[in-house]
Amino acid sequence: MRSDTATITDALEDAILNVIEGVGNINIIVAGKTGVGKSTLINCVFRGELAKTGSGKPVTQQIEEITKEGHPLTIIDSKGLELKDFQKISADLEFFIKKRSISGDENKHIHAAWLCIQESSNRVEDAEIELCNMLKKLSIPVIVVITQSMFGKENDFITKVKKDLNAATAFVQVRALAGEFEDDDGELYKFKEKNINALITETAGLIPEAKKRAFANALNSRHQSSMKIKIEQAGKEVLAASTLAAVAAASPIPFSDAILLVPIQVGMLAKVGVTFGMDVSTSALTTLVMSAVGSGAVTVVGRVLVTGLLKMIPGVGTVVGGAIAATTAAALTKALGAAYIAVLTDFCEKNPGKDLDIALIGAELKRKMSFS
Ligand SMILES: Nc1nc2c(ncn2[C@@H]2O[C@H](COP(=O)(O)OP(=O)(O)OP(=O)(O)O)[C@@H](O)[C@H]2O)c(=O)[nH]1
Ligand SMILES: [Mg+2]
Repeated sequence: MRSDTATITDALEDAILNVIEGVGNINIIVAGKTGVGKSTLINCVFRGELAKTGSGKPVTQQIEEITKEGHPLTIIDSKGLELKDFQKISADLEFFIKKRSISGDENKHIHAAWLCIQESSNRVEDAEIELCNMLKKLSIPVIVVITQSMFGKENDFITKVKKDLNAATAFVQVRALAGEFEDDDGELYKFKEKNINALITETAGLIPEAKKRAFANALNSRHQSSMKIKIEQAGKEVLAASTLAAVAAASPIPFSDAILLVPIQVGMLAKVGVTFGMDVSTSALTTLVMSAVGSGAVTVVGRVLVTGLLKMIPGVGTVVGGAIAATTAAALTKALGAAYIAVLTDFCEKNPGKDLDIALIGAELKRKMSFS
């Protein structure tokens, strides 16, 4: 296997395809009256200006499915709860959810709903109560999001919302847009974004473990809670890969066979990249892997990886007896993963909310691991 370039190339392709398949899809309903701030909220929480740049496929006149290539999140945007025929919207939504939940494909299931109510509306509509109860009946957890919140404190209106919508699992008062307000005396008040971190954390709690990588991917890196979720998830990916590497090297593998570890490490790099928000596509992930470990003949990648990594592990300057033991294989993989997480975290902290620059990140990883 080790001298067969075609086989190794296939193995890398397989590793990347596996990662893409494994990401899956999450689906979140965002419902509310027209103009309450749903699109603004979606663009604030998730990466890639999803509501602005994603393509909307109309399900009905008031329900739209928003998706974006390479983005593992689908938003089911439903507006018009203020309309007279809201019962039709609710019935349409119920039909849509049921159709998806009986589908054998878990990637179609709805994971959560945000019911958005504008704070200044000062009233709870019958449509909102009915929708909340319907979602609960269908086992869709609802987070009531009080939008464009001015004060963020519990007032009479919030108390009423909590009472009327007691079928919801959580309530968060948010402001998705910074802004200013000038009063009659010319006094200027500035408002910052508010409670977006709380909304992200509440929502994360509703996402099944198997879909956490997709959720981490979808989050906008400019929020502290997004970064926490991404870093935690990436740590899990690295741990899983180092366990796999240890298993692969359970009987010590000759140094020249270190290439056996490459698909595991490539898979790990791709998973960590996805977790941090890289597009879920073959081309993006192939670029990621190539820019991280070198674009030359794939056959040398394994050796380059191993030689580079060995330098990083104290006491393992050379491979004892020319073989790699399970503990070394695990340590190598862990060191590579930790370095990649550090590079990605640094990029996100310096460029909050920006698309990941794959080439720059790859170059930085190489520099860090002294591959080049
Ligand atoms: N100041 C402030 N304005 C906001 C906030 N959220 C939304 N807006 C404004 O409210 C208006 C409506 O926001 P959208 O996000 O388009 O509302 P929507 O619910 O998606 O509207 P429809 O798609 O028409 O149902 C826009 O002018 C936003 O800029 C906020 O948190 N603070
Ligand atoms: Mg909208």
